[in-house]
Amino acid sequence: MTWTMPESEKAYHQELDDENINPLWVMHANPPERPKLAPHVWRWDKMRELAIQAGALESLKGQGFRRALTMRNPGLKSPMAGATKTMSAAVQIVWPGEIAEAHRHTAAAIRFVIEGEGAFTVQEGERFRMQEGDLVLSPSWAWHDHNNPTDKPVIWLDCLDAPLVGYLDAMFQEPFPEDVQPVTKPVGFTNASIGNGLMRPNLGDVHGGALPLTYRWDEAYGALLGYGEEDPFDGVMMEYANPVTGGHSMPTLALKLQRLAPGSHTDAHRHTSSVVYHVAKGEGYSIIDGKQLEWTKGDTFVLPSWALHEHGTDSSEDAVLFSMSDLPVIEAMGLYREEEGKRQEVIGAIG
Ligand code: GTQ
Ligand code: FE2
Repeated sequence: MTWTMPESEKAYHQELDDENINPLWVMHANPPERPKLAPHVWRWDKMRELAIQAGALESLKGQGFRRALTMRNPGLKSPMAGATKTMSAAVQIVWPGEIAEAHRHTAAAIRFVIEGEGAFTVQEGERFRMQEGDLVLSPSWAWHDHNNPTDKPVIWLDCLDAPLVGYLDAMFQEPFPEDVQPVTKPVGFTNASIGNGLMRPNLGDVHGGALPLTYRWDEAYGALLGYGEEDPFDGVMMEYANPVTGGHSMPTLALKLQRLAPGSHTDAHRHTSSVVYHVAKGEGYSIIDGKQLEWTKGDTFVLPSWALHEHGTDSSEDAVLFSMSDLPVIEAMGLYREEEGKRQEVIGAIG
């Protein structure tokens, strides 16, 4: 079908425009350009260098701000863009001796620790260890503040569903009345309250909603090693499950960990849901729509929805990718689809 506007209909179409109406036939004939999510990598060596500088900025000293560097997807061409259309990602540094003030918001967050030892986040009155490779969930509306009493910076990856929550006009935020919240529960309380998902408490309400849980690196990585069953497209992959429902990590986010064996190379596929990957261990590459992206520990990169991709490593060490996607939202809307592809010929590079 083709359509061109005859001279005789110009006045009518102008009137539609004046009335803030878009006729669908014009949209079909001349589709406006939609911002397209770009596959993109933020390299750890650069992010770390910039984070250390952020940590030292005098203007932020003692203010309780979050020294977070938010990754803006260059394909979205907006100063407000997140890493993807639905998810934001940032590298956050908490400087020695500093705190990031207690607050809560409707956007859900996760932290994956990249560097540091001895710092902690307090959520709902419970301290959470922030050690390399640990994952900590900050559910929607949970109070949280960050504390670094050590003499070295702590650096982690933040990921939030903030762009989606903002799009839905459901963003609320409030400060806690004090800089930091009182610690009222023992370390490990929330994880223990559900017996790590294997035991059900006799006391209290087991609701299956998101909890401020932590998944330690040695347990998560150990689970991959213990399981060992390879998915043709993803190596050995497991999700950080909601231990009560067995379902996705959070209502809006699916958090996964995958291990690529030394020298392995996966088959190619594509699927709806966009993904933010973070290299937790080792080095390797992904081929995304024919373009090779070499990655190494600490790098963060984006896979757009429906982009054909495969992963591999030539290293003698295994490689582990942590990832976050909007899969739960895609599934809730009945939009998940997946297609197998052929191993790709590399025709370019990313980053
Ligand atoms: O640490 O609470 O990257 O509220 C963005 C928003 C981190 C946080 C971010 C936040 C936080
Ligand atoms: Fe926050």
